[in-house]
Amino acid sequence: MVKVGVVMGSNSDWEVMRHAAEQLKTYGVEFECRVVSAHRTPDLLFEYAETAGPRGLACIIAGAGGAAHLPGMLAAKTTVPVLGVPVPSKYLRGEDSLLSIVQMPKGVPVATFAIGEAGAANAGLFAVAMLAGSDPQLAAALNAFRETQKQTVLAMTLPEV
Ligand code: RP5
Repeated sequence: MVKVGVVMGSNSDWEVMRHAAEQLKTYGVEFECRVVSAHRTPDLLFEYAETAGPRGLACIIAGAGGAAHLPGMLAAKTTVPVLGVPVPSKYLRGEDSLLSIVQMPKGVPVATFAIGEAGAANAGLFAVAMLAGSDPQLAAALNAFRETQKQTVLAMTLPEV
């Protein structure tokens, strides 16, 4: 059963958003990827948000660039947690996307991640962490990843001066 929805405003967002999907795939979490545009396909956005809960989605990872109202509008139509990823934009490098997504008025939260690939990957990892709360195997896999990261840093060396 699909557990996580990965949606984005355009297929031009894919190069960033694929990093969320890749994390989910790594951990064996079932997910789906869809293009849903807030301003170009608003009816589809409403349908996606309204059916997310009944379909059993644990969360929705939503990425968009520019005015980036997709995460906020999804959150307006469902209580399924929305993880927002600001996609870098052409002229403002994603600072517009970040401010648009992070500045939700009180009452309708969107968990907002960093601009770009790191944000998308972290949103994927965060979704895994949410599911790991009731899945010991996922929790063990996440802890193993953290341990690997730790060992990588501990093994880092610096050049002689
Ligand atoms: C937003 O406008 C999308 O999320 C995308 O980041 C941006 C540009 O979309 P395209 O013109 O590439 O379709 O809605």
